[in-house]
Amino acid sequence: PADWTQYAIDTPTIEGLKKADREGYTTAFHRARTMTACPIGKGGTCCKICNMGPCRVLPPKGKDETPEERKKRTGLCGATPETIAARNFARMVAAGAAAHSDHGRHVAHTFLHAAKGELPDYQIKDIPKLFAIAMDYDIPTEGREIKDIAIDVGKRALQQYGQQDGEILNVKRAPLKRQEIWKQEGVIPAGIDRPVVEVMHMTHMGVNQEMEHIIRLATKCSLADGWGGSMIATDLSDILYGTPVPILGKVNLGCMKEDTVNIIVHGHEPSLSEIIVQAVQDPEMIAYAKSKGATGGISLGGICCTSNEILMRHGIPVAGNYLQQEIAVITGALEAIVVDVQCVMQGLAELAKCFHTQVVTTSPIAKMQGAYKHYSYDERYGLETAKAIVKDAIDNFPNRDKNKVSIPTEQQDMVVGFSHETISYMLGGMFRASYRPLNDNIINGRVRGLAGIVGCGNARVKNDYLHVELAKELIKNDVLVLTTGCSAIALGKAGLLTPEASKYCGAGLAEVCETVGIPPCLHMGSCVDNSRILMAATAVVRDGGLGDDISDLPAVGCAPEWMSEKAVSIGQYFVASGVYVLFGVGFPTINEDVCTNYLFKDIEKTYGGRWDFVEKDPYEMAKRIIAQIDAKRKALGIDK
Ligand code: MSK
Repeated sequence: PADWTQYAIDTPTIEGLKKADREGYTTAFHRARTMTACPIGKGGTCCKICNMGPCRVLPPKGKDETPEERKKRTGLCGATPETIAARNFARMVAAGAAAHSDHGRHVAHTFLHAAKGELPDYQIKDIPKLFAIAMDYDIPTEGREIKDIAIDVGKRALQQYGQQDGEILNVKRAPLKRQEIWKQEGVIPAGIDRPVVEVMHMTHMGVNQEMEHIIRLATKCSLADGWGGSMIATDLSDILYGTPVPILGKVNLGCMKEDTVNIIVHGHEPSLSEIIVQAVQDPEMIAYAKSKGATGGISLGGICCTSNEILMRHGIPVAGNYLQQEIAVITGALEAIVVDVQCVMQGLAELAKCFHTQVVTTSPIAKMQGAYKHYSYDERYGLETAKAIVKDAIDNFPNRDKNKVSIPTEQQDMVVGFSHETISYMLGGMFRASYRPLNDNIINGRVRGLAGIVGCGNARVKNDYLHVELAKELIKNDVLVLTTGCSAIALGKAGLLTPEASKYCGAGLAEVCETVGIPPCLHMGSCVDNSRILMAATAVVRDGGLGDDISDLPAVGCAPEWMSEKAVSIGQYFVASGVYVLFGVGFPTINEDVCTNYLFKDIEKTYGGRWDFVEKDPYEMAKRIIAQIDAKRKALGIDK
């Protein structure tokens, strides 16, 4: 068996993996130790878009080839390595953008039908945000019924998916200078779906064969995600389910209890999990659980971003992040894992067979071989479906094998719920909501800069380690961290989402955090909520003193343990929005120099943002991030 302390920092994960070894279960951690990633595909130089291939064009660097010899290699059709690398990169962007945007479409669809009064279990919750978004969408509000405004907002949001001409609406929220750059480059998407289709078309065999142009269209696609589908997902979820405000939450597998029916929701879309939150609180359900021997009632927890959604809005505990999904099953105390879309491992179904755990799939687009049950979730029957799932889990409680149960006790407090609106209220006060106090602290140097640490866990590296060490190193150097997704959960487990974490900070950041009463790492939500970071950056520009574009800010982005295609789309929309973005673990084009040089260097001349890559050294990551922040400070003239 492996020494799991080399592959995870979190005690429940390490203990779960040891238990897997003892009892013969297999997880992604185990598979990562026995399967090697293909170095050609991983570096972006395998082309498999036609049936003459796959052409494995470039071997990994370090083989006995001169750069000249490498340049001469092509695919069977003559496609150059940089075209192939760019096409592969673009397809990752398109897949990521499609996932986020389809999530947004689903939210908009639910929103519209809820607004029409067709979904009895859903009501509009945040009226002020409804008015704000209506204004952004040019929808009149004066003298109109809330219902009519909401219907128009829902229709307008959905209309942007199929729009063929013009511009998606949210781009006009960006700083004016940024919009000009995008206009000049021709990368403002007309609609949300079209650039995804365009990327799939232009990367089909024999279409776009010019590296920079491929990246340009991939950029447009990524903007359709960040400023389009993801932003719609965030905004409409806020209006429908409530905009997050700071709330106390808990994280880690200790949320599961020996005397309760344990249910975990996992995935990304909040529509069903919002209703499951209601179902598990129903006194009849709790009484039913008790009647089956679960004397403590029902415990609900979450994994990945579905979890972040209900954590931020209801304080429902987080069981873990991406790589804890299998560990949760291995506790032997999980009655049901209810999954929707994205980041759900197929290995769950096989592992669940070793226990009594029910894997319940719920999205019309996501079934799983071997799952216990599938619901093609229909919001018209929200509570009815949620109750059926919860009842099934309760009925499953007596099937729990006590001999297999080992529930970790670890649980860490955290303060979450920092929507960009909330941050401005906390900084500027209720009636003068503003980022200016933050800007002033950046100008006076108490806060050196801002870093978004986001993204997944990756079984190829020590789980959570890069997130946590990087964040600690940054806050030690007075960099305020904004975090989302599984990164936020990793930082939560490490205790960095509490005001007490100011003890890890440099003196300047500690003073600011203590004065405002915030943790040095701010949990801003799920993967689609990276759009909140875009809005926060835009608000910092708007409130003055730090230049007139996002690219002027001492602000960076980092996904140290990314694994999902969505991360590539997120990274590209941040680069296109003017941000330096650093990836760990691997970079999609790294085996090919021309495209990689373009993404790491030349693209900065156009957008003011660029990519960078450090395999797995969090201190080197921090060094580069801080150097970038310092260079921006110098350019602003706030550091001599
Ligand atoms: S869930 S995309 S593993 S962050 Fe949003 Fe986590 Fe990455 Fe999925």
